Amino acid sequence: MKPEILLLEPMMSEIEKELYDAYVVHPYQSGDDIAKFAPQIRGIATGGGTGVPRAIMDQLPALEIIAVNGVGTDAIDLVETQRRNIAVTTTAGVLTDDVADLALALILASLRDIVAGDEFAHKKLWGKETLPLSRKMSGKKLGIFGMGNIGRAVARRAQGFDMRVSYNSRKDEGLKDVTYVPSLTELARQSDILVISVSGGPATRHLVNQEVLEALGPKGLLVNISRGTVVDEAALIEALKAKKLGWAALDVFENEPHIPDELLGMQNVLVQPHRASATIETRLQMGKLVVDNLAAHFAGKPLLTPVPAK
Ligand code: 8YV
Repeated sequence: MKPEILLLEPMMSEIEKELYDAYVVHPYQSGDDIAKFAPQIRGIATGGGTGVPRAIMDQLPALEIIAVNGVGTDAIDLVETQRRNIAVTTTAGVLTDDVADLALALILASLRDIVAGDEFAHKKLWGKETLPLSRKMSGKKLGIFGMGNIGRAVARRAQGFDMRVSYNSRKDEGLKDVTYVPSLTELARQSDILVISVSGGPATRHLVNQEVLEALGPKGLLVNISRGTVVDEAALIEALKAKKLGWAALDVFENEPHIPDELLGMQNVLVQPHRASATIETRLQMGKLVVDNLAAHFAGKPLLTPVPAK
């Protein structure tokens, strides 16, 4: 008998096919009633942003494993998974490049007004009107909040653009060629651009607040490729409206998939629908890890990329 699993977020068709071949898959959409099959569910495949709502986990007495198609575990109650001895796996390592690439793309697109230039050309305004000048990227001062794998990959790329890189994280990582700044507000004050690459969750909730945003200032650019919860979104909107912050380029939001209308209506805000890891190459590798972790679990073998118990 195939084990039954819950699919909380769609995955690539190739990956879903492998899941449907190996398991009885129950695809889930918000609001679905899972009561009929809930007692049989032994595994979950989900995304980093989606995680597993506690209300769903509580309906699954036979749950053994949650395989996250992403690196973030902030949307999963890890105290509860540990208490119930539910294994959790992620796709650690696989998506670092893509997320760092998108951070650099957002910086370039924002400073160089790529979207406005594209619209201008598409609307055949070239030769008729003048586009305002954009802003230079090379040589800027870049602050990175969170110096894990993704923060480091952002730093390496930024150095290719001759940027001076500083960072704030829990501790001084003793890294070469980048400067540790013990205060986040001070880091923002010293930076032209602040990239958020810290993990989400209660420990980092709203750490990027009014004070940090205003320290970044009217010429500053905020880039978020981590979690919307790290930024106080209401304070961000206020800072942008009051021109106390220059620009924002955001891949993540506090209440996804909702993006506040105020942000959507601002010319100095560039948004993406949480797609930093959404390339064909990476999503295939991520999906393969989800498939392989589930297979290892149900074969009684060691997991490939488990989240270590705390
Ligand atoms: C993905 C993410 O978009 O890795 C994460 O934690 O949030 C992203 O890479 C997501 O996991 C797919 O839903």
